[in-house]
Amino acid sequence: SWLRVIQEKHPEMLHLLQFPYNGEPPKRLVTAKPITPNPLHFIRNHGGIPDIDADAWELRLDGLVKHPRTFTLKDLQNEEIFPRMEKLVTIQCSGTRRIEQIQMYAGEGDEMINAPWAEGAIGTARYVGVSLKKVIKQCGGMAEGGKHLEFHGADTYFKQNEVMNYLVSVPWSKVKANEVMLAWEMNGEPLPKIHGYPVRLVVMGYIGARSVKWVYRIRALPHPTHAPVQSKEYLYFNQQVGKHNQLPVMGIQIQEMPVSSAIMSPWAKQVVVHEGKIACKGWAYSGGGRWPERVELSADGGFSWYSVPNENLSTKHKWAWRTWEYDLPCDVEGWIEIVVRCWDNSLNTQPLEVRNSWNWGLHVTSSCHRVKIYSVN
Ligand code: MTE
Ligand code: MO
Repeated sequence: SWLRVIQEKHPEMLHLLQFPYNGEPPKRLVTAKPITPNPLHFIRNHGGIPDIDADAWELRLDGLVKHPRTFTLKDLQNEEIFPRMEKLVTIQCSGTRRIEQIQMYAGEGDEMINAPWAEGAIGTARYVGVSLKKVIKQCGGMAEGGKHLEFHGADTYFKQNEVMNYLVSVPWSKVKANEVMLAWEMNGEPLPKIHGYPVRLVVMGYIGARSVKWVYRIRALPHPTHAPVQSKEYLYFNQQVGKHNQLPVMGIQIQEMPVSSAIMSPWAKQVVVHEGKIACKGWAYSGGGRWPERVELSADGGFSWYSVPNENLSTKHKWAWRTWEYDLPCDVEGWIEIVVRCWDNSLNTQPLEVRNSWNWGLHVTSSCHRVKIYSVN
């Protein structure tokens, strides 16, 4: 049952929702290691957790591919046909740090059905599998007009009085660039049940929603899928129009996450006793194959900034976050606000305040993370 599956996770996971099961690691464990141990990787589900027999599992490729075909796991693991792909990838939910937008919510509160994620809806793992491009090549390539790949997850959920599978799509250009993987191994272990066993997609540099778990069918289409998760959810609305007046066409489909970062220690309202330097740590990440190039910290609400020395950042990877640690100079006593800001390799940086990125879907809280603490020097 799903209860037993949840027990495979770390006992300190924060359970945001019981069904569908959603959970994130507690603050003190989010950046304990630069690679997230599997039991501590966050979980985002829209429906149940299917129980799939890997030996019976098949992946169907159809729609606008030249020769529709079915593959078993053994087919995909045949290295003579499919070279093994191994990548360190950060999966980040576009709802990460939503709690900060919820605290500024301007509506009545009756729409507050979104999971109140904090800074832990992000995780980094080494995935092993094959490039989806190579699998499509075994189907003779894309047929005339095929421009998007629709991914079907075997889990079901209830929406608009219908039971449906989890369905989203990504453009063929993303697949063609070898940035979409069919993965069966996570940090040296078979993919855990709750993370998509036996095979999931890992779409590098895109929001977690596109990395479909328990995939069993991939269909090539001329357009992005019209399924609700793609066309009605994960939209970035504007700030001006009330929630009830928003139409899906007014939202931008969220794909790559902008540069973002978070302070995992110290945490809000903590009394920190120190001798002129506050030990800080956290993560920084940028979507779309960009990586954190500089992390800055402020002890005065964002008026002055210290750069975290490069050697205090974990190794650079195209598709992964960097964890960081820094002893932040501070000679004041009393309530102070610690702020983090990241610059990625394209020199994108973060908005200063939550209200700068606030939106009606409560997605993409990419503003500078701020933590008020009591400094005792
Ligand atoms: N795949 C299926 N089949 N069903 C889902 O509900 N949720 C998506 C994605 N893939 C989802 C899914 C979302 S929104 C996120 S953020 C990631 O899975 C989370 O992956 P994880 O649970 O392995 O951390
Ligand atoms: Mo997500």
